[in-house]
Amino acid sequence: QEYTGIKMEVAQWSDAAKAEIEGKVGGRKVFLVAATLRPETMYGQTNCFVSPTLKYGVFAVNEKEAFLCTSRAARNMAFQGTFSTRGQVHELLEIDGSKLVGTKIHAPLAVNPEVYVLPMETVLATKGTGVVTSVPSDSPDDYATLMDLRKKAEYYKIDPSWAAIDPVPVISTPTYGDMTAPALVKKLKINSPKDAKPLAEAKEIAYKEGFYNGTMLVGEFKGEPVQEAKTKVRESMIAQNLAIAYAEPEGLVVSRSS
Ligand code: ZZB
Repeated sequence: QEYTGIKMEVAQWSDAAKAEIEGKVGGRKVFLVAATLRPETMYGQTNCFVSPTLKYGVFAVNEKEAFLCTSRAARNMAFQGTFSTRGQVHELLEIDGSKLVGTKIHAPLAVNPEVYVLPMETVLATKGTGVVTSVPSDSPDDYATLMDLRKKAEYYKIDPSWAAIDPVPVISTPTYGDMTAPALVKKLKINSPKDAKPLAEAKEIAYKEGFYNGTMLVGEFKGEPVQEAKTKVRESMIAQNLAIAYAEPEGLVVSRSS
């Protein structure tokens, strides 16, 4: 899988994260790196998700920057030449996902450039970087999770203001309008982020509809078909150092034997 790793720079650590990070990053800028297959939706980021039960690491890229992601992702990055010494991972510290919640970060290209880190229980340890940027207008999982967090802020131990940014229209599709994900969540009667089966179906439809029939509503490529804008946004973000290319081997067996 060829992902785009979105660099979300920390603007202000949560109190819990601050205590853990203090003195350990050597003055480096720290970025949460979110793996996405939909760089063209970055205008509509409203928050970022981490797993409250996963462990993350902060890894030195060079003397100036560090990336926060799972150690599995850092190993992949090391072999892709992301860090100063190929094949080598330099971990500065380890931190629980739960402690990152409430951290304020910069979301590149987003209409709302400052967003918060929130918990998502369905983040998989085995995919991407373990950090997921949230685009509730176009991702049914993100929309369902954001609505659940708003309903049960106390249960999730979040400040309601961290989940206050509303979905932003980014892509228009003929069938679902300007907000594909909320329309699909309603149509398939999805009530919770745990409705795994209808959410998988909604995701599949949203991917196809957005890619084949979507038109950009905002940004540098406004008015262009998503099919064309997708690569352009990705390349522009990488050229501006707002993102990195991040690939993931499809399966361990294949990657070992080939
Ligand atoms: C922003 C975004 C905007 C995404 C969208 C999707 C959509 P896939 O297809 O199964 O490979 N993601 C990334 N890593 C994880 C993880 N560890 N656990 C759970 N979800 C993860 O899934 C790739 C997408 O799943 C990524 O692209 C990311 O969310 C999320 F409008 O980033 B995406 C219709 C989907 N729309």
